[in-house]
Amino acid sequence: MITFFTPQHNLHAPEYEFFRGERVACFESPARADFVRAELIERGHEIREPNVDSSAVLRQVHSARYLAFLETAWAQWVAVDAGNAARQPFPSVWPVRTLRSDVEPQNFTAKLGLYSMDNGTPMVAGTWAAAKAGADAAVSAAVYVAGVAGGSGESPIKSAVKAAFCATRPPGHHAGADFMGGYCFLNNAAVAAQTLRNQGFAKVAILDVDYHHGNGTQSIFYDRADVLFVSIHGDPRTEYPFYLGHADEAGEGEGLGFNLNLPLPAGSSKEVWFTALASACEKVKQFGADALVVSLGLDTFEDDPISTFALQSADYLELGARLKLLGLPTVFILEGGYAAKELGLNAGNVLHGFEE
Ligand code: OKP
Ligand code: ZN
Repeated sequence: MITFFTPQHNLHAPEYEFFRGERVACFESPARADFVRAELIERGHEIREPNVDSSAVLRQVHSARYLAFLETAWAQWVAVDAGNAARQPFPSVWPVRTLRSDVEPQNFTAKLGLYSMDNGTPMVAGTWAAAKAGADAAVSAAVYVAGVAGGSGESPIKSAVKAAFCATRPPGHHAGADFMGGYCFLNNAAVAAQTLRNQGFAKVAILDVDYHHGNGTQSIFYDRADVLFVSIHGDPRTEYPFYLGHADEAGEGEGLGFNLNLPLPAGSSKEVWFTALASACEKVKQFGADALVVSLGLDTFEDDPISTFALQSADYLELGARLKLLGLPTVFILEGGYAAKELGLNAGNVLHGFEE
């Protein structure tokens, strides 16, 4: 399978985040994507760099003021104090209920809080460049898949090749239209789905199999009937992102019925997980999707350091095989997965199961 990868991901390499009040090394590290790249090359996959600019699609998915902030955030941070060049910014104040989010403050930390859902998403000088290159990879993968599979508005060129993998980091599924969070800045899966819509696929399904609920992706498409969002994840009553991902979130307005959450108790077995996957695939079929985006988090792995599901490396072959049965043009987008050394094996197994 063609893999889209950008070396620019290395530009996003924050040193630390906070865990139980202590500074700890970032779980979301450059090594993750490098392990995936190395394994896929070893297995003979073709690696390509992004060849399409995501700027126009980003404006369809994210708000103008959020994009303007993100692009200039580092320069603003250093303008506060030249010494900040050696420091990571973290928000410490947020416009929660009763506070206004419509007026952008001038204070940098206040702006950072306005555009953040947590203080667990450290930023560095190269964050925008890395995140933008990742979004370019997501658009490139979707354009590639549309080209080989044929959107309903295009002349379809039938081909055996109708899938691509996007080995991007930082991940994207927690990023909403106007906020970052959960190590995510730009929502790569939303960008891929919107690109497939732009390419003529009338109905696009997003299946999010990351351990954590894809709150950003859900919220971006919550009132739309043209993009279905389905997610299997740790129950938000105990698991991050805590404030979204419950089973009763079904969509709103025209989007009612086009959102399905399948929260599972922390510690769920692989049998429980694959039963949920069958329900998720059934929903995608009922929807009548023309194309599929998979938010491929691999933090469902038994040895993941921040998650509690129990999938083993061989189970990812089964995941790939189940997704193949949907028979859809498919864009895989890497999300989480923090057992970095096993990330290549696990991602490679999904692709192998899909291609068999
Ligand atoms: C991102 B993705 C641990 C804090 C947890 C949130 C987890 C974000 C997961 N120190 N931070 O969905 O894999
Ligand atoms: Zn995750």
